[in-house]
Amino acid sequence: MFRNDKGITLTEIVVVIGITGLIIESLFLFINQGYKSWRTARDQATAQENARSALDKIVEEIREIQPSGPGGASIDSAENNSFIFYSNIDIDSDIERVRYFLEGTDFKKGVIEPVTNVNTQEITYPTANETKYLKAHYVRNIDLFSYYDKDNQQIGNDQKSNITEVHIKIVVDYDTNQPPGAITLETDANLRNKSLL
Ligand SMILES: [Ca+2]
Repeated sequence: MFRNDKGITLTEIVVVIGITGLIIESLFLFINQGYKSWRTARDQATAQENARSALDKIVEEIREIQPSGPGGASIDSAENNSFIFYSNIDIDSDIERVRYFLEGTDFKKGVIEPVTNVNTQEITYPTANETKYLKAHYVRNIDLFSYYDKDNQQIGNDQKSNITEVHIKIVVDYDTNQPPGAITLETDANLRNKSLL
């Protein structure tokens, strides 16, 4: 049988290499699993943070809901998975049409600036002009919005002009098959202009 100077057999060398390989592989798997868990936790935290800041912004915008113009509506549509309203959401004095909605598991915001007809002074919000923004990823629920009147009764789209408060709930889960579990974020937003009536 082949022997080297120190008297180790080829079989022994092969076994040592094999064992070393197994150890390295296990170590790699262990580190890789740790990295995956860390990455999932990080992405879950980011998703949660994005959803939280989206909620904070919505509350501000809902507070400032107002008619799009003289005799105009304040709320266009009040569905479970979308909410369309008018509010001055930026620094200019124009009132924007704001739409929050779900697209798959993405929570998005659409904004339309008003267009004034120079001849008739009529204000319109052409849907083709809508600018969309992604506000939160990995949203797992579809019952995001619920609506209440001044008596705290839950109402629907058919009574949208009576809405004085909106409850918003966002369930975020980066990976539904892996821990950490889903996080539910909830908040209430009051229509300030309606509460004053
Ligand atoms: Ca504005």
